[in-house]
Amino acid sequence: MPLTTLVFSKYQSDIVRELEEVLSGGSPLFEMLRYHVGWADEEGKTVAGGYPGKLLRPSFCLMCCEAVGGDWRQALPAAASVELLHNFSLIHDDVEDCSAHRRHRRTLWNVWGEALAINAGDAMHTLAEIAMLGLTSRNVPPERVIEALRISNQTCLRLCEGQHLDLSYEKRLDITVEDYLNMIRGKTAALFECSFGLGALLGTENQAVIEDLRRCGHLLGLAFQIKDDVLGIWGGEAIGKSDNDLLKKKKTLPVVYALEKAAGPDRTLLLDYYAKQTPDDDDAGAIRSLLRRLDAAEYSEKLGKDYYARALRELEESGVVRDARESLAKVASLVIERDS
Ligand code: GRG
Repeated sequence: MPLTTLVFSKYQSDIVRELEEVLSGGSPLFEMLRYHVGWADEEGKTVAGGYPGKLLRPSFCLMCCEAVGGDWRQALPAAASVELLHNFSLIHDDVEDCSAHRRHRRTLWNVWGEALAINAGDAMHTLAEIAMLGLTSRNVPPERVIEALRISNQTCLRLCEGQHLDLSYEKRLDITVEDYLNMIRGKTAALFECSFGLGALLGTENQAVIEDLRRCGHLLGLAFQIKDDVLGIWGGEAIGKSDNDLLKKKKTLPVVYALEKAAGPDRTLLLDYYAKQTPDDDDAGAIRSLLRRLDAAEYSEKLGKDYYARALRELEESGVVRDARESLAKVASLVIERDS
């Protein structure tokens, strides 16, 4: 097992136990929620096997708590809350993007329809708030619990702002790399920043260190989304989604870069593609080849690595002790070295 997986696996069974408790309700709504996290089938019957998501955000949350000298078990409710928030955003995102598959399974709306999926997403959001309140029974002082709730709610707002931009970019062809970065700061980096910041908040009162880790999480979140964009076009089956970002006409980084760079017939090809109501696999194949020719994958990989390097520099210069910095840095590499 790779070292990074070993470091993370230290936390994962406790995170899953915490999530199981929050998602243990007996109603049909909870069956849908357990379906989303891979613990029930479409009939609500229990499914054996592990949690299907990577649990990156809650694991980083606990790691950061430990890195600043805290007791990571005390932060488990916050870690679960962050993962539930993430799942809530995935459920709504799948409805908004009409994505038919996620984590190698049919999405909630694809099984139960949009109305019930939106309702299930709302329940997941409420459970994220309830999970966070669990900090009170782990002896976290009330003012810190309130601060944690404030941070997670502000993060929700930033996610909505990022998602708003993402959706509004779909019909536009004038999106720049700067516009794109502004969108992913909200859509993705905000939740990474929140995970790092909450972990640190629950482990120390040193505001400077908390801010250091928040910045590190934010930069890592940018690197994560950029890698996700590359996988969304070239990742194939491993990513567990049937419909790739090109067919969905998403303005992911390789496409935004190509739109900025392409000229002449290349530009015409791109504009024709994005003018089509429903491009097919052959159309998408031609765009994938064009993106390759324009070095859009290399450009994106490089930008992702630059943000990753900036995240590591932030960590290196932070007030976190050396051993913890080294462990965090090793695990952070998962963000750009992954293939799903
Ligand atoms: C108010 C929380 C909230 C959300 C509403 C729908 C929405 C606004 C935002 C969508 C944000 C979104 C889905 C961003 C994409 C981030 C991303 C790349 C998710 C995939 O993360 P992984 O790979 O997923 O960590 P796993 O499956 O491993 O958990």
